[in-house]
Amino acid sequence: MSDNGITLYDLQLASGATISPFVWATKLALGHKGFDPDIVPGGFTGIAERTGGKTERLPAIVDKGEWILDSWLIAEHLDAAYPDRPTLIGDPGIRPSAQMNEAWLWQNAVGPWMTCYLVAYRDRSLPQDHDYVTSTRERMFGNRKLEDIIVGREDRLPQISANLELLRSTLRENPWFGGETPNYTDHRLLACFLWLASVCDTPALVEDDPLRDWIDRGFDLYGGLGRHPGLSNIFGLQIRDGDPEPFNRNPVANGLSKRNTGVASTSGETARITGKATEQADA
Ligand SMILES: N[C@@H](CCC(=O)N[C@@H](CS)C(=O)NCC(=O)O)C(=O)O
Repeated sequence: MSDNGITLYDLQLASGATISPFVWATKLALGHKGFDPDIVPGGFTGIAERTGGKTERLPAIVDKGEWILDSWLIAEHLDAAYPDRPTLIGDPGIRPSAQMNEAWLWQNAVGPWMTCYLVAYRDRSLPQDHDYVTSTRERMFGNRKLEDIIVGREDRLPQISANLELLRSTLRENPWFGGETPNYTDHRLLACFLWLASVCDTPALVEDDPLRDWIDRGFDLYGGLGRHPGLSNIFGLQIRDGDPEPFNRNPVANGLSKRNTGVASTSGETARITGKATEQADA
């Protein structure tokens, strides 16, 4: 038993790696707060039995006898109960913007990646979960067979990578979404990449993707939570002739991403939009 009395109900694959992005976010949140929870292992089936009927979804934690059943409620509970430990959310404006960013990431990448990795998602699950994962996920995806859903994934993966430019442009200007240090926004978004690593049986991103720096630093957090041996390398996607560029190799600073600190900071953009010079870069 850990010394802090928090128990986390995990949602695992046969390898013991966590699969759920919601549970990953909670693991990162607990790590950020300095907690090393006792883990109750298990997969998709039997959640209600494991938790004494408390929930059919995970994560759930028990903190000093109190059950908290939802990843956001857990983060809010941890900040409220342990204000002296590093803050997860802090300013109330962080929650809605993190939720919007996460919804954007699900729409543009997690959902599309699901259609590429559903077979591995099922095959990597615990043996007793295979039938349940197959039937529920086939129903979620319009009653199509998992094997049919993933067909053509090599054509879709480069475009999904290209969809992530918004993350890349933000990370060019900031080491973390939390600024100088990670916060719960980083945890929510990193959790999606940890989910990806738990199911990707072929890489989703190219080796030199600029996202790699943030992802590597994120996977190393809190004693290397994201380095579980059951996770796959998400980097190594091969780009074929005719595929879209997997990321923008020539990003141009503009008024959205660049702070105006005077003429020197905008002269390159001015030269571009007026056509007066082509070589000058913004300072
Ligand atoms: N709002 C909940 C969502 C939790 C949730 O949907 N968890 C999924 C795992 S990704 C689950 O428990 N699924 C069980 C199942 O598919 O039967 C949270 O943020 O914790």
